[in-house]
Amino acid sequence: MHFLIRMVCPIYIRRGSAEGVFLDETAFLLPYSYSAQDAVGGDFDGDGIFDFAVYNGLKVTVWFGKGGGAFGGSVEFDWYANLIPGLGQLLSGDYDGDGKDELGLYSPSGDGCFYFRSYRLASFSSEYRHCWSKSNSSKAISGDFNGDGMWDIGLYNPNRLGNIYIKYGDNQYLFNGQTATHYGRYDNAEAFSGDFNGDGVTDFGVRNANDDGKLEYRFSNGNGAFTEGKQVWYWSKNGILVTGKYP
Ligand SMILES: [Ca+2]
Ligand SMILES: [Ca+2]
Ligand SMILES: [Ca+2]
Ligand SMILES: [Ca+2]
Repeated sequence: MHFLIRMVCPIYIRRGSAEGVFLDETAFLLPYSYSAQDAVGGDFDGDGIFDFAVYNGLKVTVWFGKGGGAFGGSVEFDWYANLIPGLGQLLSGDYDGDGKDELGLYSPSGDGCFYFRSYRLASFSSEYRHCWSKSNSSKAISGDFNGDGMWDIGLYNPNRLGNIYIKYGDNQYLFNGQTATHYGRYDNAEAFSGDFNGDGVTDFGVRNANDDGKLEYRFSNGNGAFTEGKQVWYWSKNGILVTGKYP
């Protein structure tokens, strides 16, 4: 099951349980503080230890985890081609199935494309692209929403129809077979995803729907809908929420 992180600086982590309950808040520090607009976790170098990426609207900084909540070296690179600066959303997932997570960046109002970069030869230089939909208020999500072992991408539009659209990945940066499901309109909500009940299928939730820090999430039924096991839990309305499966 996945964990939730509330990041300002320090990072606060809560562990998930199979019942979808999050407990045991712990905090650890990144070496520097950032005015991050978005953040995401993943294992980008494939050593089994979670790493952390922050985005300030122009630049991504990736800190590589050393275990026990400590971070070692970092890689920093500009990432704003085809984006309106400051409006990109970070994602992570293993989109090519090689066991290492890629970094993703979605441009809601630039060109409506998802960009993906793998960590190879000590840099995040080569880029793959998948263009989908241009919409200022869309929130990008990612995970394995149909449980086939391949990473998928999704868009949730909280203040229009309130639908979640998912395209299913093939491990080659192609995403097809779009599904749509109604979740609900939550005008100011931050969207998040993760496998919160540990069944191998990615679930979905919203935070701060009423600007109060409340989290609501629903378990995936594996065909693009999120209808089961609604849970409600309070935290804080501050910080950036990040999910991941971290040792
Ligand atoms: Ca790592
Ligand atoms: Ca990969
Ligand atoms: Ca999938
Ligand atoms: Ca699940």
